[in-house]
Amino acid sequence: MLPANSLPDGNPMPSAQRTRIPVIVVAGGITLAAGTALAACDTTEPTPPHDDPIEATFTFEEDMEGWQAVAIDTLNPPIDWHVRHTTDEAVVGEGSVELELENLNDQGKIWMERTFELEPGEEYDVMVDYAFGTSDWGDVNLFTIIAGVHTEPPRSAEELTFQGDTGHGEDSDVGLVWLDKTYDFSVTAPTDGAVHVTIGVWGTWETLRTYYVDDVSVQFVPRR
Ligand SMILES: [Ca+2]
Repeated sequence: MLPANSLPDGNPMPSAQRTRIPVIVVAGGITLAAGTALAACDTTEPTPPHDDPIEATFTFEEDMEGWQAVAIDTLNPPIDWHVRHTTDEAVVGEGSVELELENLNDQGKIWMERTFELEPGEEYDVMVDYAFGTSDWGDVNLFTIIAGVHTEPPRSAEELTFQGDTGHGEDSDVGLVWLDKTYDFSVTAPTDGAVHVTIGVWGTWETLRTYYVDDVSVQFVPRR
């Protein structure tokens, strides 16, 4: 056991190294070691917080955690659907979001959507990562995944972003399988800073399907 104030080799620390270096505290809480050129204080700004990456995670233990249910093309003729909190299935904890679409009109699109406040005019790399629970097997009659980042809330098929299919890749009905989905985007925040993320499904076969979303991570990394 080394005595206090000793270097690793056991020698006492020279007194000059034990002396605390005096510091100067300037307005704004910036601390400079004495002797640092004060001119730097005039030109060096602290890093603004909005330059930091923004990451939000959602596990849906109690509710939808700010995500809204949205659907289009479910009225002609009317078809049943819901996007809501559930404790029936989960990959993290006890809760998740259930997306169910009785796609008898062969055109329904349902999704969860959340708004994020970013720095207006700032360009971001965006990563949307989530666990997707699906029972769709084989490679035909599958639904299509919706996942996108938007500067206006999308309210038509043309405004949505479609990804791959909803199949879990097994060649038989093995029940619910959780898949890890990750999609990358870039976006420039509009003048109000509001950016909208969507996660859902497009009914591309005339049947009833139920899916689950859990453990969502949304990351915005400023490009500058
Ligand atoms: Ca959960």
